[in-house]
Amino acid sequence: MNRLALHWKILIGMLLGLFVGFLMKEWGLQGIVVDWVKPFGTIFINMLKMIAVPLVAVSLIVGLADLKDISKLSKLGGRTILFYLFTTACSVSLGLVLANLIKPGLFINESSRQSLLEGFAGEANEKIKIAEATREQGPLQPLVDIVPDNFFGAMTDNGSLLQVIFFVILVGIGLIMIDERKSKPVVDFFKGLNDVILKVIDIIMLFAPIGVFALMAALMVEIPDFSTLGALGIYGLTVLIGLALLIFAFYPTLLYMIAKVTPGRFFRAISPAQLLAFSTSSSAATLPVTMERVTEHLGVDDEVSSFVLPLGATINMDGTALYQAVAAIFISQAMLPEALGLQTQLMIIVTTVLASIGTAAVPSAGIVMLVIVLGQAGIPEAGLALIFAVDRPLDMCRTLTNVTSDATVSALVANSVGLLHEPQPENADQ
Ligand code: DAS
Repeated sequence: MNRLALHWKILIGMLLGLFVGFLMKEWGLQGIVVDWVKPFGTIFINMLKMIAVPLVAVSLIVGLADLKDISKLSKLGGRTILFYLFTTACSVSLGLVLANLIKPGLFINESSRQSLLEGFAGEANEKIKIAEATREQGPLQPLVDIVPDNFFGAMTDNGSLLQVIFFVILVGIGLIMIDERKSKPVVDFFKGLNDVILKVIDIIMLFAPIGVFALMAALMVEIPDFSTLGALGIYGLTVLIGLALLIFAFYPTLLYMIAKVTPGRFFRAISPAQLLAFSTSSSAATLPVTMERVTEHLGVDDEVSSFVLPLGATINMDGTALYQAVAAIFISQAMLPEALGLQTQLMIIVTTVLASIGTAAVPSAGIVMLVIVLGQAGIPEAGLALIFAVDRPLDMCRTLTNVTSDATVSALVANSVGLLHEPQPENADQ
């Protein structure tokens, strides 16, 4: 069992969890899963979140200090943002094309539509209220929110990864600017701390099979009954087709055409992170593993991964962007008498790219920002209620896609600055 590669152990844990959860639900023993199994999933996610912010802070300081030159930082930052915007815009466009071709909103019958609108009106109003609060803060609030008024406060809240990144970039620039004789002991300390944190991640990952087992068993027990899913089957399928095209066609093509990274090398390297993203529905919780896999197993230099991945976990969400585009068109088809005009749909591309940037790297965050997209496109926000029933499994899939996109861009950026290495042989297949 020990020789088994990490992704197989995680996959076995997931499948066993789904099977046991299904059986316990059949036997009416949901309570046992919720009280005695689900907590181990929560513990696992908390351990990942516990180490995410210290890892981002320390690895970013080490990565920036290694750059030794501020112009390299701006080159790295510029390429990273460009690649992220490009992949997100492509994801939104793919979502719009699929939703207009398949027309999922026309497959929902009136009785299902009514029962969903009534059944999930409460959750929809709750998310709309949160979105209203975001809207009231004004257009530049996301920019203001990047700057922490208290660094230690930012360190303790997973939702403010961008604030940690902002502060640490300033510290890194300070390290680059002072005399190397003075900065060397500081950098050496953080390098040592970084190695310790990576070891802590290895220890946490020993718990991964049990953690994902618990998460999947809890999912099976808590997911709504499949009859509701049936009414939304075409909608869910449209999202899944889009995500699959991104994961198995778009990213591997970009990686091979630009960086000569084969799909086999890519998926062997990042599959443990993908499985964790799927199990936890949280890019932030998965980030420590994404960073370890991309650096140790894909060959991306940590000067690049320490910068590109934390940024990506917060602002690059291709899976969410595609999902928001499909959901917006689906709701417009189900709620409005006629199809949205081309101009409105082009505007959806812009608002969805911005909404996905503003989506926090935590479970179900994408659905809150969807309200912004609906509001901008004149689509009834109450239609949000139509998509709650299938949001949890779709959140798992879009989070997996978000992490895959971050890993892809980190390899493309590393390749563009000559910092994409062949992985160590002993790491290539683990
Ligand atoms: N769950 C979010 C993430 O962690 C994505 C989303 O909610 O759309 O990436």
